[in-house]
Amino acid sequence: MAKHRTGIVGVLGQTNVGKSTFLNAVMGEKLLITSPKPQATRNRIRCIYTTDDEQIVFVDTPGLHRPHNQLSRHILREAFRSLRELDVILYMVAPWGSVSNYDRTVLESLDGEERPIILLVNKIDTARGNALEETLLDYDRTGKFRELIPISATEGKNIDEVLRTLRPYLPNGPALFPADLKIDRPTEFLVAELIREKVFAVTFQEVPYKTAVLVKWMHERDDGLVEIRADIVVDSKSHKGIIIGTQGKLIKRIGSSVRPQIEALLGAHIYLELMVKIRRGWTKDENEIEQLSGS
Ligand SMILES: Nc1nc2c(ncn2[C@@H]2O[C@H](COP(=O)(O)OP(=O)(O)OP(=O)(O)O)[C@@H](O)[C@H]2O)c(=O)[nH]1
Ligand SMILES: [Mg+2]
Repeated sequence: MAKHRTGIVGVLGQTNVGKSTFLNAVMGEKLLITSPKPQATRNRIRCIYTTDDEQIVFVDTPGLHRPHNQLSRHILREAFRSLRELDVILYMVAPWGSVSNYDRTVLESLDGEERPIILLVNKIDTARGNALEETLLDYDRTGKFRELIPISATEGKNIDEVLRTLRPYLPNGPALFPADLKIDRPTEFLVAELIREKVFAVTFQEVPYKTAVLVKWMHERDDGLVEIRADIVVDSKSHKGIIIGTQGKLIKRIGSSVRPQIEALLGAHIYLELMVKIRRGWTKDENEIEQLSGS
């Protein structure tokens, strides 16, 4: 019988390339939030993929970007901090035709890296003309990658190929997590993330980037209904007004659109109470950031 393999595999890459979407495809269910807007992911999150003979601990990371404020510096530190524990790095890009300047800098910082780095070119469904071939060729020329795999996370294309390719790179070893554990975060975190995803979807400009969500409490009533109280934390009065919306319309929309997703996650009916709280300047204060977006 083949030896059991276990490895920690990080997914890194610029913001918005589809890292979280890819991991949801690998896991076969929506565990991570995604967004057409950049910088959706703020934490390192482990998703655990277990079969009879292997366990792959995938680490989703916040997208790499040029930092523009304290929160964004914190998020970037989170991404790079995740590097240490990895056995294999999946570096994700999109078929933009050539190595982006940003990727060139990141890849140079990985000079001398001995761990295998595998390139995933995601969003191949959007590639026009020779863009995919040119992307593969140009990234290959950097000499940093052991393998290059084109994929489409939204269309589920080549996801199996990634899993097959990873296998020989995983060290032998016993499982690190119980077979039925899929994510290393408590339910409260997942609920807060689903709410934050909706805030991301319905707000614009700086609002999504200065909003955090905290689940204050959750408890199951005798009749099985789960009561949840969550705070949407903003950093100014005007943002509070925006999120509540005229006659409370926007916050109602956030609540009604997220409810079915939370119910699916918990397998129970819920009563959701959302409050908007102001913590002025929280995105500029390390302690507040740690509390509201900490790892
Ligand atoms: N067309 C297409 N869109 C995709 C694909 N994969 C992801 N997307 C979209 O790209 C956007 C960003 O996806 P995310 O998974 O949030 O990207 P991310 O890399 O996790 O972003 P950050 O967390 O900000 O770093 C979303 O709108 C996805 O639906 C793909 O294969 N094809
Ligand atoms: Mg993400």
